[in-house]
Amino acid sequence: MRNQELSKIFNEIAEYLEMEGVPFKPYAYQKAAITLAALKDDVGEVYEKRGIKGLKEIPGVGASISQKIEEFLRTGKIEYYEEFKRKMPVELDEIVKVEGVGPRKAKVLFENLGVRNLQELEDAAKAHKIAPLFGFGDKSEQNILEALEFLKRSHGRFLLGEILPAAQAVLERLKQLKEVEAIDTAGSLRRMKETIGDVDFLVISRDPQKVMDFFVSLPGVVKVWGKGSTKSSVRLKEGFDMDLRVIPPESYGAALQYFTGSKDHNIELRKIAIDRGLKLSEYGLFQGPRMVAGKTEEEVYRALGMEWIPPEMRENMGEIDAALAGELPRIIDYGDVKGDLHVHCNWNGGANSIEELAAAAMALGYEYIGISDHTKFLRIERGLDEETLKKRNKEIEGINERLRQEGKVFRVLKGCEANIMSDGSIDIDDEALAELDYVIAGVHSQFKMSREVMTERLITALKNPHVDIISHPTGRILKRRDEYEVDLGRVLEAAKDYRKVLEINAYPERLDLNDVNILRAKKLGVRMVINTDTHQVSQLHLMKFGVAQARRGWAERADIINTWPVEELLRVFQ
Ligand code: DGT
Ligand code: CA
Ligand code: CA
Repeated sequence: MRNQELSKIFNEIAEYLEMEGVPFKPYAYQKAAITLAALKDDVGEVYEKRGIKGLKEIPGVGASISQKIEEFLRTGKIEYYEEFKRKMPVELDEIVKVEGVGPRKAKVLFENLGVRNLQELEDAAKAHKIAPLFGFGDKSEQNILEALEFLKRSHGRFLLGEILPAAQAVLERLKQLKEVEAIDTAGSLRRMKETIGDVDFLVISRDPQKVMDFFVSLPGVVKVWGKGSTKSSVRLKEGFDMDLRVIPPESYGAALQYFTGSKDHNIELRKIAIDRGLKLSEYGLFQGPRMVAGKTEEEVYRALGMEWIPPEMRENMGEIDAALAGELPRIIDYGDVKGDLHVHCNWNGGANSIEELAAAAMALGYEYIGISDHTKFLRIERGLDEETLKKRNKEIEGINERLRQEGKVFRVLKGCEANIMSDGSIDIDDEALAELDYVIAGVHSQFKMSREVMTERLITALKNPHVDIISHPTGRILKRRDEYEVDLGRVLEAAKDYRKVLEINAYPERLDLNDVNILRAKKLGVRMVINTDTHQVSQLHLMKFGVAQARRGWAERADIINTWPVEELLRVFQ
């Protein structure tokens, strides 16, 4: 869990450095922050076992950053960071979440208006003190107010991507306690919903007192909301809450079912029980005083006349009827993905070489990886022009040749993520596109258009014979901005007509398409691909978040092209 804390501090250091206009360094801290957030091993354990040498072996962690990690692990603080904070006591991580306010603007706001947090930002905007500042204006003051509204609406929920690693760490600690006979996560976390209110754990134990003592004194607990023999609640320093319930073994399945939810799914299920003269609760399924089922979830669903429903599907979107009819789709599994097609390499400013990315993909058991660097319009991302793209292709061909000689079946595919310009055209020549195995196109600029114009823009891109995949089709960034205005129904129809593929972007801030739209696409017969949008090797692990969304949207292997072998995949792009 110290990984997440350090990641947050490094992100803030990057923001402070950016604010001061320091070149390159912010990027190094950002990179370290991303790596730490995705790192599987606890950084404290790495240090305990292998010292500063172990830290330096973490990708993206060099001499200076490893010293700061060491300082933090030893003293709980990083002086370099504390000094920034003293100079500019601003809640930076909060303020930069406001769309349109980056570190540099935060500095202007602090120096001129003394804005330190969201409340003070709102006060300043409402008092029209922001518009007159250099680099702002009426429009941007208005945008700040809208962005603040948006933040308020999403307040109190956390990204699944932020919570899952922390919750899994707690789960592992609890598992090791000998008094814990069984433990599961329940609630929205088990359903892999994209945002989480709080974390729910269920436990079987003959000694609840011991379990509760341990739970409320876990490292990182900053508040105990309640502690009893069946339920305790705590807040972690990351800001989210966790509930733990101890359940009698004979009711464990019923409780797991009940506390997994969703609430709407449970309400429907209870109706089915009533129709059959039964009563369903967290204690079990009862016929009068007799318990009919309760020990396992499977037996509860079976006793209600249906198949067991995967937690990701329990959102009352028709899954209960499907289960009753024995017609649940065979949704894809976390291990079904054979490759990742949205990966940026160091040719366009990503952290890793093609070689490194390919090796990591092989280690994940993938059969292929597609390199999809940005193209020339995106200068800040060092997008490639026609000529550089050619050179990059040469490198890929060389790697494939070597793989063949080594007798490996693994393949690197040549792709790109081109920009869809405001008129729907693509920012790079057709000839360059024709040399690629596949082309992703995405909207990266001008999000604020009328619904009509944005819809036409995307449809024009879909009609382009070179375009195969549309990345992050609705443009939402969770907790930061809504989808852009677009008639997704028409976009889905066009994708179907032109036989194009829509992306499920696995990045925890995006998850775009989302579950509801995935189900819509599936029902129309539009094919999809789950991609991580990796800019650094550790992000290849984010695939599970995309798979979770796909499962929530009922996707089967037939719907998701990167669960297919490479030959079938390439046929889609021809
Ligand atoms: P969250 O925490 O807001 O992300 O969402 P959940 O689904 O984890 O909700 P939470 O933690 O309030 O409760 C866990 C589960 O317990 C929930 O999914 C369903 C069940 N549950 C809670 N309250 C009720 C209720 O009033 N009625 C029913 N039927 N189930 C409930
Ligand atoms: Ca919950
Ligand atoms: Ca809860």
